[in-house]
Amino acid sequence: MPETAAHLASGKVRELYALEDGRLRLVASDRISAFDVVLATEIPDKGRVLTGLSGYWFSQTASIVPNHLLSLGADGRTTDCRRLEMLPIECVVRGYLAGSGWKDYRTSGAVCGHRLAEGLIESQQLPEPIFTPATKAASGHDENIDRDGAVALLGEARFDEVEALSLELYRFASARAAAHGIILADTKLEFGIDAQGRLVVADEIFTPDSSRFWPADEYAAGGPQPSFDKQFVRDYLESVDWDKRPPGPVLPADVVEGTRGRYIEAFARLSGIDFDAYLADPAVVLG
Ligand code: Q0Z
Repeated sequence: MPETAAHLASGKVRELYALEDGRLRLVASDRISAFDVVLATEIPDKGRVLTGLSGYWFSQTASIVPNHLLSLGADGRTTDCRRLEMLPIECVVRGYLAGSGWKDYRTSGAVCGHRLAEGLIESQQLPEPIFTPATKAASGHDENIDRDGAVALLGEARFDEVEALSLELYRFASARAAAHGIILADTKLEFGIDAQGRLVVADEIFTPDSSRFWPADEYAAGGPQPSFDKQFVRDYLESVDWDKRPPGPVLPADVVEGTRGRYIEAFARLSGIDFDAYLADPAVVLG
């Protein structure tokens, strides 16, 4: 008898269900968003790639911090996990100056209270990674906050703990990615507290939907970088007459196939695991 899964929440590209016994089920679809809009066309296997990558990284980082993962489904897109009390902040780590980090630096010379040297350029590597938390905005976009803002939400001891763990996780994954030609420019981590009061890393980890992946061989600071996974989609969307309001345009087959190939390539390069071996047995990523 398959157990009942009650639908709890929809993300842009994932669904969340409640299971029995304090467990949750995350299901990653093949939907893709670009310019904040979910597109009309899916990328086959994208949800499996992201689920497999998260499973791989949870397994690889389990000695740094416990994680929420219980099991991966045979479909390759389902993660059963422990239900936690989620912390009310996004734990962002930036090794490079991009996105809202670059925007805030241009405006103020600082990112989340980290005052940076003058004269930095877009996409430049920072002298060391910085922890740049954000609030979880219910509607739309997260707001960057400084240490005091995060301490007000978490308390000082918990803040210090998630900052140190986030930086350690980022250093681990960015070194691994760099060794395989992928720059992990920044990443968003989510933590929760389990029934015993322990800090646990949750949600998704070091996927291209939670991080900026850049191809290292095309890296050139001084402007925006191509996205490892979504660049064909962005280039196509910029080439057609679309006002970036929903619904997004249908994608041509060559853009879909090229993008699928990039996701599968990222999976194989980062994990060292053949994607077909993952499809045959998703637990292969758990070592
Ligand atoms: C994750 C989200 C998704 C919509 C809540 N282990 C956990 N314990 C408690 N809550 C969560 C988790 Cl992962 C949790 N989200 C994000 C995911 C669809 C929203 F698939 N929200």
